[in-house]
Amino acid sequence: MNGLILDSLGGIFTVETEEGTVEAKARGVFRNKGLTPVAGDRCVVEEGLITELLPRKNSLIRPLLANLDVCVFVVSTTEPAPDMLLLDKFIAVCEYKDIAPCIALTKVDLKENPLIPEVYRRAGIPAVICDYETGGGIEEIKELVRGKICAFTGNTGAGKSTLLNHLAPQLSLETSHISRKLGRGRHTTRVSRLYPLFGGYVADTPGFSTFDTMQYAVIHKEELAMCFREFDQFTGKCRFSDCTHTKEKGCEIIAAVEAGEIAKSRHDSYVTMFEEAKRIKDWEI
Ligand SMILES: Nc1nc2c(ncn2[C@@H]2O[C@H](COP(=O)(O)OP(=O)(O)OP(=O)(O)O)[C@@H](O)[C@H]2O)c(=O)[nH]1
Ligand SMILES: [Mg+2]
Ligand SMILES: [Zn+2]
Repeated sequence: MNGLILDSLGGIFTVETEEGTVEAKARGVFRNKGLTPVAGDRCVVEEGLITELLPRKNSLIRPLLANLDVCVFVVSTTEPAPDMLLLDKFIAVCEYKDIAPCIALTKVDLKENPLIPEVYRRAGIPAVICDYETGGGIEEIKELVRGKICAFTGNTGAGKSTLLNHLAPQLSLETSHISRKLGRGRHTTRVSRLYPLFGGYVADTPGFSTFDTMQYAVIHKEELAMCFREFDQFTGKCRFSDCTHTKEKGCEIIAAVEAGEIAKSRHDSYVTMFEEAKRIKDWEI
């Protein structure tokens, strides 16, 4: 039987098959090949055993998921405060892996943040303001995830599980009840799990903590500019053909930043990531 892995817990996988949801273990042979089945993997199950993993379209390490079409990055306006570098790093990883990035802005009842939707919509990335007092944003998020395999990711405490509960109250996901001191967030959601919804699947995932170091994917400096979609129309036009778009004269991307066509915060993130990518040694990859 073919199946889709919905979650894994202690070596037991929940697999959705045409005959319903079954529990299965993975064959030891995967471990020998360095392969671990993860939620989102398509597989073959035979009598409680996953015997084959089908090729992946893509996969992420944080959150640990495979075959994603869409990733909604949940960003709260406060507690935790938005981290645009983290957001841009994550968006770049999505672009690199051919996952459509989107942003859901939460806690707008506590604090406003018009800058984030403005910056990302200008870059061509959907940014939805979720306001549970008015119900605003919920229908837009549903449209973005319909028929897709979609992960909700972001900082711990940003409100991923809360948003999913508003999209689909029947999920009744656990959310944190106690207000937590900034930066001391404990994860409420502990495993990534796919839920069949809206003709596709949505995944609730454990959040990033503020102490996490961002090493989720290696993007070479040469490939970084193409992970910033709004740079596309300007690349190839710079004065120097080997322009890194970080500080060169005659750089069309820097000119676009100065002209207000590319957000400065996006270019700042690019420069930071470029400097980090320069330090990656070939043997680390
Ligand atoms: N006022 C307000 N509170 C919110 C909003 N969204 C989430 N919260 C609260 O923020 C806290 C954290 O929400 P969760 O949904 O548990 O956050 P999470 O992103 O799932 O966190 P982890 O599972 O730890 O990664 C809870 O107390 C929520 O009630 C919002 O839009 N407005
Ligand atoms: Mg959660
Ligand atoms: Zn340039």
